[in-house]
Amino acid sequence: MAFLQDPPQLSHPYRSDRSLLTLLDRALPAERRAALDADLDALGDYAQMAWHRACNTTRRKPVLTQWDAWGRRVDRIELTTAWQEGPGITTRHAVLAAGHADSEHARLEEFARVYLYHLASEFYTCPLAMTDGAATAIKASGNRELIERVLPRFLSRDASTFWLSGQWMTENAGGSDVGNTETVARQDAGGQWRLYGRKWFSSAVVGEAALALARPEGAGSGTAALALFYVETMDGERRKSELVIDRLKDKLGTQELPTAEIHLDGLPAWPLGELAHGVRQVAPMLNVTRTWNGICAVASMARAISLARDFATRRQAFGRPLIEQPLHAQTLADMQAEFEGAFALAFEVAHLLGRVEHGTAAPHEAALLRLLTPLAKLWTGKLAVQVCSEAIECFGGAGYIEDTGLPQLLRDAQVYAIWEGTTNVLSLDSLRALAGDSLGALRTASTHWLDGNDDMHAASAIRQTLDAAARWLDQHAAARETLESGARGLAFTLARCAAAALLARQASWSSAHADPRPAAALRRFVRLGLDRLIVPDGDNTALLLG
Ligand code: MFK
Repeated sequence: MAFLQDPPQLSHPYRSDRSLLTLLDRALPAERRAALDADLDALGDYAQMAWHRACNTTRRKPVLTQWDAWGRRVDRIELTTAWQEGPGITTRHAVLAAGHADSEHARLEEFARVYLYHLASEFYTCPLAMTDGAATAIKASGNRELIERVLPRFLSRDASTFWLSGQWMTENAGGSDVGNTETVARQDAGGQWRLYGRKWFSSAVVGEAALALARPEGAGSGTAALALFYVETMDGERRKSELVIDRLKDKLGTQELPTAEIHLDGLPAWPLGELAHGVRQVAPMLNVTRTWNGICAVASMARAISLARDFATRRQAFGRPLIEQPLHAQTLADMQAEFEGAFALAFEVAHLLGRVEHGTAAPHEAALLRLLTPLAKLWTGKLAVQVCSEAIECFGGAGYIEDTGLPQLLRDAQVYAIWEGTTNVLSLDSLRALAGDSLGALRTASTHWLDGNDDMHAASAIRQTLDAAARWLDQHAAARETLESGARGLAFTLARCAAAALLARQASWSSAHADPRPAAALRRFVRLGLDRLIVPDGDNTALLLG
């Protein structure tokens, strides 16, 4: 009998995830922790089933049918099975509703669900993120009529009343530079606002609503003159004729997600608030979707590492299982330590968001959240690509073969660094946040997180690196070009310091509960280095680009 290699088996994504279990045990009061268990267990079951299903069926993509047999424009999108199951799973397990519950732990409990559901959902989490963001931005707008109309839909626990919302910002001219938005808002004779223009990346076009940026006719140029509008897409069972789907994108990854190019040809729209400062009004949505991005990036890393670790116990090479090969074990442990740092930071942003929204955060924590949100998004987005790439390499040639299901992990991971602002756009956003006293807030928080930890080497590395980052910022604050050129290095450094201090907090708690693993993750993470500051050298850059 010829040799046949066992494929990797996916262990239960909830019950076997020690990072998630220890986080929830530490952070939640016992009765809330117990109440959460059934939903997380069920989402873990669903994730395991979805992985088996994906490995045993031919992959499908959504299909757009623009015209029916009689020449009528229909713009119908046929969705994959996981997408068809999305509204049922989301509402049954209160994925969105949980995040808006009346508790400081609401967001942590929401994002634990998101983390488990994400990969099984085939990125149905993308429109869920936007629906969550839209609910948050609409709440922040204080627009009572809209709040009463849409929140019961967006946060519904019943699939038959559930609505998805999109976020229509990106255009041809205004990609990251949203100030170049060309979509125009015009009032008709009856005073109804209507939108005219083309949106270039519409990820939730199957939704029932969207928030869209547009320039009221006659308003000036630039970001401040944009307004934020709410739109609905359906007329009963039919899509509104003023919303035309031009085509679906052919993408590197996230291929189950129907990302569309659309035209708005007089689509009725309602302003959320004042007819200006639309980016300011959409910012709560951006910060929520960036939190989703971070959690989903760590979910991809968790999946990649779980499969690679399992495979290392099954695959024999050079006379022993891979997991007993020193260099392979070293590689896996490095991945695990980096993942645990990213996991700690992404979930701290989630928990903090809930505390700030609920009004129970300490005074410095609003500024801390403003800084950690872009830091977590940009760092986890980049790290997910690195970890998924390394994990695929752990399978040798098999990792490069489509129907193992493994290459998709890497293709999909690339999106985290692009969605909701690229690494560089987010690094510049972290400079926006640092213009306030968010660095002071991070130092205060790190001191709390390190409190009681006995790893003196880690504590001193974190403090020294934060001091170096503060000196770097002082030194370059007045020279904008230099500051921007080093913004990525600064952001990575601050993200790694925050992650290390958070690992220390978890390590203290876990050591007291006879679990030495988080302390090992801290030691290794710090050994992998915290300082990513760069020495700016504009002349050298110019020479290399000349
Ligand atoms: C499964 C994972 C889930 C994820 C779902 C992802 C779905 C994917 C679909 C997409 O990717 S949608 C496209 C996402 N596009 C972006 O994220 C845009 C990237 N560009 C930026 O982020 C720019 O920084 C931004 C357009 C937001 C602002 O650039 P500008 O034009 O230079 O604006 P400006 O003047 O600096 O800021 C305008 C106001 O917004 C200012 O406030 P004031 O009016 O009070 O002065 C800023 O302080 C405020 N602001 C900007 N970013 C903010 C913010 N406030 C709070 N938080 C922020 N992050």
